[in-house]
Amino acid sequence: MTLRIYGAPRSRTFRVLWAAEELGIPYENIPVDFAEGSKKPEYLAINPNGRIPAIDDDGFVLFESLAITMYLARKHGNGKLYPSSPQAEACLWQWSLWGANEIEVPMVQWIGNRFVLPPEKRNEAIAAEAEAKLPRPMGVLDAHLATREHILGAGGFTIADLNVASLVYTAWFNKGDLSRWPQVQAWLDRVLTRPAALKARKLREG
Ligand SMILES: N[C@@H](CCC(=O)N[C@@H](CS)C(=O)NCC(=O)O)C(=O)O
Repeated sequence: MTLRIYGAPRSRTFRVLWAAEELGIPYENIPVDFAEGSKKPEYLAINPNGRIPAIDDDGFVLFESLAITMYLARKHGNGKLYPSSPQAEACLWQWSLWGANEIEVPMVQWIGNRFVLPPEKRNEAIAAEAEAKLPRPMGVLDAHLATREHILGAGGFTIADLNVASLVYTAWFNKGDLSRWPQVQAWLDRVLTRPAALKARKLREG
């Protein structure tokens, strides 16, 4: 059965679409929106959290976007995108969990309240507080990328880059000020213009 990717491209589903494009996996994108669609009983049977994305891979159902990208890369990567040594694999987990824990929430709150939400729904206090949380983790990422082109180093682009870049994508796309972190900015310019990223971005950005 073709891989089913549930979710709207303009959401965290983008990460999974990008991974599928990088890996060349045939897929069907089942459009589920993050409001009513994700709360319908038939979707809650797939992801009881009522959030997108989720996948159904020949009967194997999985939610959590970063877990999905790592699963797909490990299954379909054939030595590409997913690291083979336990140490490099652990670094992939480290950076993915780091991204989800250290930058995802402040990034969403900063960009959402500064650029994305309708003006009447934006809260500048939340935007400012969230932005103030970013220099510490973004400084760590910037220093890391100062001595390597990709997050896991010499092995080239991996799913670690995809996971972390997709967390910062919203700031990059909405032209949030990333010039404070020039290595991150240059790395995003590189990875988000890869052919597979462009295909997924076309779905997301229209
Ligand atoms: N940690 C989850 C978060 C998923 C998530 O919050 N998705 C949003 C859309 S980007 C959603 O479904 N929101 C609807 C809701 O929270 O009710 C993941 O990475 O998959």
